[in-house]
Amino acid sequence: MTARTRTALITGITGQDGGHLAPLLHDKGYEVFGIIRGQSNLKKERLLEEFPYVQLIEADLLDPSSIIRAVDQSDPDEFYNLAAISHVGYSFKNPTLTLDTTARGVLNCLEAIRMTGKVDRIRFYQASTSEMYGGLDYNRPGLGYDESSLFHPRSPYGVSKLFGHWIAKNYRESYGIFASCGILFNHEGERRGVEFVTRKITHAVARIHLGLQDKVELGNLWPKRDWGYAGDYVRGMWQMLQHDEPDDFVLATGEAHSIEDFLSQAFREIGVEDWTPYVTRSQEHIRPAEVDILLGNPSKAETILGWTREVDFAGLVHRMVQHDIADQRSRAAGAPAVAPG
Ligand code: NAP
Ligand code: G4F
Repeated sequence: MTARTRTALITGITGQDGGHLAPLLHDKGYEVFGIIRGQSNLKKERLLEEFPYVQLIEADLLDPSSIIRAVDQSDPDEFYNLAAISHVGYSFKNPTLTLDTTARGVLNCLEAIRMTGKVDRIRFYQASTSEMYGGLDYNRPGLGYDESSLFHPRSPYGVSKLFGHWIAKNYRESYGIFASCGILFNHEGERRGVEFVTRKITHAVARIHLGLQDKVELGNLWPKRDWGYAGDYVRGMWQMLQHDEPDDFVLATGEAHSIEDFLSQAFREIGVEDWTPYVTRSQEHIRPAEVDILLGNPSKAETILGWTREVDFAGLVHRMVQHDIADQRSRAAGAPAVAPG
């Protein structure tokens, strides 16, 4: 008898992490299903071109019955819930939508597992976040937040994620669902949306280098983030679901850099030492509450899962700027976009 091919269901397949996780699972021999929302999602064609092996299911985290149907149809061994309203600034402007998607959506996934009678079969990954810590009570210089640190979310996004985190733990404790939460610090790369500060900067730096743009408009430059490479982090998600028991793990680099540091490193890639003439500031990008610093301590994931990182801060910035230069050059010449690595 041949072994059953392992099957994975991914929500958020059109997002940054979905774009890294789908090929990782495919390379490991999984049958990959992805949830796509909207009756005419513009990302569908590109997704199928890049990942022809992904089987798409039309569903929406806001519609519980559609998630039940997706679980029933794909019958997954592993269920990665990556979908969310994930932009912190946007969550202040759309708090109810954020709550419905990023909080209630997690409950819809867990209930779908229960209602299809697959509690003993499915391993569930919840995309928790360092935003749950909020940075406000940071008083551990050099140590970083770990799995036992206090939470103090500072945005509708962070509060919604905290609900998702606790409801996943609650379903683990109440119903025995194998639900693991990855508390991931910021992770970036050439698939990152341009609405996030790192990609906004590397995209602008590439265009400034090619003479296609003069300046980039930003908000606060002093906040610090613990930035890693998304490819390393999705490997950690998979490792969490291969562990013997469900648990929560921080994935981070253990290094924090300010947005000014990121700007300096990115402009250095194009030979510019003084970035100040190229940056303007706008209130529009300043949030009602800021998260000053997020620094993580990934010791537990390193020790228990054997998780490692391959890309450091300088390597991350290099990779993003060089990708964006190649991509912008190609587009400017009327050639196709350069595929993300
Ligand atoms: P992302 O690029 O913003 O992707 C979000 C995904 O969610 C997209 O595929 C989006 O679909 C989907 N989505 C939104 N609303 C939905 C709905 N109602 N129904 C179904 N799908 C919906 O996010 P990411 O950076 O890949 O992050 C993946 C997850 O990890 C998110 O939950 C995020 O909050 C969390 N996280 C991210 C980081 C980070 O630094 N990247 C750190 C910690 C945690 P459309 O394409 O159709 O909009
Ligand atoms: O790039 P950001 O929007 O990421 P943020 O807020 O840290 O959230 C990201 O990481 C979280 C993990 O910690 C995820 F859970 C979340 O889903 C998302 O992926 O902003 C980073 C910093 C903030 O301090 C922001 O105020 O950059 C500052 N910033 C300054 N100018 C800007 C801008 N952020 C954006 N998006 N755009 C600006 O123009």
